[in-house]
Amino acid sequence: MATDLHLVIGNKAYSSWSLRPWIAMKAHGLVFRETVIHLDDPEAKAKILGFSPAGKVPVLQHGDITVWESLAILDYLAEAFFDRHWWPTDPSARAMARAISAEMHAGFSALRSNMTMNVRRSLPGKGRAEGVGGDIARITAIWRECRGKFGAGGPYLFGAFSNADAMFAPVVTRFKTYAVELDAVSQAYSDAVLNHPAMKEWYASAAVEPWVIDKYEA
Ligand SMILES: N[C@@H](CCC(=O)N[C@@H](CS)C(=O)NCC(=O)O)C(=O)O
Repeated sequence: MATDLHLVIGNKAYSSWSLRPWIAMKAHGLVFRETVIHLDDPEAKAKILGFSPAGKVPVLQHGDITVWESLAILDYLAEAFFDRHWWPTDPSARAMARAISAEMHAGFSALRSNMTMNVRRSLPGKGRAEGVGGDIARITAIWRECRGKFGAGGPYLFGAFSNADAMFAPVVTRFKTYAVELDAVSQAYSDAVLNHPAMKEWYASAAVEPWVIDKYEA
């Protein structure tokens, strides 16, 4: 069954939404085919529309099922491969994991637009626009709360790696790229995510990608 999986993503250097299902699938040892679409290619939209009418990546194909939207893909995976640990099992931890994942999916637009993901660059001091400090404060408060209440079983938000970590993985890379100063708990959490073998694999692939998109290199 797992070999029927096909994940369509954007540039690994820049596509934050793509990283979310990709790192979760890798972290859970799923075998899948991937197609990377260069988002600055004039044909990119047509190519994406060939996989999903929503016209955005990531897109998951599993046999004849197609799922788009990063959070919907993570939920789909949790059901399709229910023997793996996608969401925390404890109900209060799971409720928090789902709430913060939805908060990430819907929010933090100041951070997302001013500190765009670029895992190949180091841009210390850049991106500190209005609203970004508030987003950083809220995100790190979430991380401290999760680590404090639910993190005893491992280095991630709910101990073991979960979909909540996948949702926040691109933020971890942004904090590294833009050298955001973090409290000790958030820094330790970020280090754990950056040291995850799947994250290292993503960075290594991004480093050898042939494409550059100027608007994300400012
Ligand atoms: N809410 C969507 C966002 C997807 C998204 O914005 N993807 C971007 C790349 S990171 C995209 O497909 N851009 C290409 C386009 O809009 O043509 C999700 O969670 O998957």
